[in-house]
Amino acid sequence: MTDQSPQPGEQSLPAGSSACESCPVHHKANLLKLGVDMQDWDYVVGLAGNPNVGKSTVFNALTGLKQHTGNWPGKTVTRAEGGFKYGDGRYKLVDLPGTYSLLATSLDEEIARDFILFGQPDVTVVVVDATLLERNLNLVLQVLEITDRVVVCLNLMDEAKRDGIVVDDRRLARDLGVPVVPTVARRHEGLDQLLQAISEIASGETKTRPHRIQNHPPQLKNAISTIVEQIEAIYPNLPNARWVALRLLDGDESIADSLRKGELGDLARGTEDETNRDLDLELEVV
Ligand SMILES: Nc1nc2c(ncn2[C@@H]2O[C@H](COP(=O)(O)OP(=O)(O)OP(=O)(O)O)[C@@H](O)[C@H]2O)c(=O)[nH]1
Ligand SMILES: [Mg+2]
Repeated sequence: MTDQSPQPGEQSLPAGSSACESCPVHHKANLLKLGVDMQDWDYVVGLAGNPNVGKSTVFNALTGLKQHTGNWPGKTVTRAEGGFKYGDGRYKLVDLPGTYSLLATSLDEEIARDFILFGQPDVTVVVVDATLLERNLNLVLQVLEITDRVVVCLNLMDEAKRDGIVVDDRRLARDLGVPVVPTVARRHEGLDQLLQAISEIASGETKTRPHRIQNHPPQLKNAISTIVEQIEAIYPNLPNARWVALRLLDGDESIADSLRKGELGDLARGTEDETNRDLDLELEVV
């Protein structure tokens, strides 16, 4: 560890820093609705990944003993939250449920999706298993469709080496358009570089160029923009309306349901009114 590295769990920090107030993607009210209180923190970092890839190992290494668990609001799914300091920044780290995708076919996927989509974390770290890249990259590509503030933590590099698997992390970073940091989380290897990458994305120092599907056929492009217009007319502040439109076109019942019930609108309104947590919207979705 270098001098800049946090001590495990260090978070005895002066209150009142305003770094997050100038951050364009920081949506405190939305985060509060998702159960994440950002008072006294500059940045929020989500930790995503397939099951059993070392997320909790990374989480524990970065936050030490300063962590607590609770449930996601209104859900029986456990959430671990912790914090660390790096440089001048105070980072809140949220361990998301392990998921193979964000298509919300399970409660875990819905929670991870909503956090990334509506919580708009300053950084989403996607932990991947270097021995099972093909399977793990599915989630990475889905996250990249939603946000460009991503760091890939290429974990289990020791296992890959043992299995004779060589991963060209620089090439992967180039192809994905976001930083890729090789780690052996169990031995705390690569975590300094991971922290550095997280801080550079959080501060905006590193600009990413996320790999996204560009060549949609014209009909699909038209359909997307028509739906985006309609969504934005009803929910002007909804983050990532384009992603929501794509999911609707894909027949995603859970997103359609959220729109009908106004849950998406609830999150959209939060960006206007940071103090009202219990908005009761009566919206007609056409
Ligand atoms: N060899 C090796 N084992 C690791 C590494 N990182 C984590 N592990 C081990 O992998 C297993 C799973 O790690 P966890 O941190 O629990 O994984 P997780 O992603 O939180 O798992 P879920 O919460 O169940 O999705 C544990 O036995 C860890 O000790 C690593 O870099 N190398
Ligand atoms: Mg875990």
